[in-house]
Amino acid sequence: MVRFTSSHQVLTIVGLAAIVWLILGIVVLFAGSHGPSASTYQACVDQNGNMRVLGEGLKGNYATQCKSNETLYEFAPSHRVGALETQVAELELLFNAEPTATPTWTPTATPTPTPTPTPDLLAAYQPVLAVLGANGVVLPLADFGNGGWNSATFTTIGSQSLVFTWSKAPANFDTPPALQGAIPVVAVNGVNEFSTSPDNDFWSRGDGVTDQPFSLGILINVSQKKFMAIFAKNGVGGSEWQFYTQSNGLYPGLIVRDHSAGAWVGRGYNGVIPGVNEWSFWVVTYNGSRSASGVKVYYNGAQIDNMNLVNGTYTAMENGTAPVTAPSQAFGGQIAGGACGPVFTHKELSASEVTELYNYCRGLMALP
Ligand SMILES: [Ca+2]
Ligand SMILES: [Ca+2]
Repeated sequence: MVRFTSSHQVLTIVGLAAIVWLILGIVVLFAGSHGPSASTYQACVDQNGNMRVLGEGLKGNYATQCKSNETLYEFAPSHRVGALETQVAELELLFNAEPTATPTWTPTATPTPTPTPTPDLLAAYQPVLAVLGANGVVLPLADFGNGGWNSATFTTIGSQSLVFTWSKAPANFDTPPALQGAIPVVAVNGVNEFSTSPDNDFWSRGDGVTDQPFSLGILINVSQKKFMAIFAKNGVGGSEWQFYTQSNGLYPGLIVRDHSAGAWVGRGYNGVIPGVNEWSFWVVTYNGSRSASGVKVYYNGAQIDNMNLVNGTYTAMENGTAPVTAPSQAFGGQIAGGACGPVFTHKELSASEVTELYNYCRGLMALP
């Protein structure tokens, strides 16, 4: 018979029980991907409660064994019951990622080239990379196979392997990462939580004389209406492009900037950023025409821009040295990661391609 000699001890037991239930829930959640034929599910848990599932779906650097600071847990498939059933089904959508699993999505192309590094959940990224084309990348925020929640860096997936560095590991943010449907989402406080990557020619689409097309996309849940860059290459070294809102969340849009002339052109939405405190999918495109009319802004799959954002006499973007940030330091709210993380590509996405991306991630994130 167990006896408790102090209230502290009782609290400790209760706390351990809660942690075990939490771990059990998470393990069952992820283990569903292994399919009903698995006899047991295995996971490694460290002293801080961080967990890695062993197996093909979510393997880390130590896919077949636990590290010295981890304990092996095993659970029977019969634990997959109750309210977890729906979430497990959503995760299976991700892990299996058959095109037929999301009826609203229709593939249009084979992804080329093969993404490097090959992500653990490559199948989930393929539909996105197929739309982005040969010169596109996904920023796989908080992907378990690419740094996860406990790493301060992640690497783009697609035509480039570019390293981003978080201000600190997302697990240590004011609000830790979570799952929305099958997709990891990172919460940032709008003050000192952000990620940045050094200057690279991949991000520059102007040479001071002429511009080339590009598009970017990002899935966000805005919690703070203020002046904020959201996804940008700007600042010291020469501003080139920025998806941003002005004061109080006004005029969300994209501008491309001629830094030497202090000039810009772009398009925005004439009002406060919609989609506050709810998930919203933004894509901005630029056809390289060096005029405001070359920019389009899409909100949840529909073109929304209805105002020009113009200043000075614009010639073209300059290839400067400023870093890329996504999410930028001033952005406050949540941002989707994994296969639905921010995207950047060297082409002007069409309206139907924007809709494809929107529908695909809406399914993975179980959004209405
Ligand atoms: Ca110039
Ligand atoms: Ca540069």
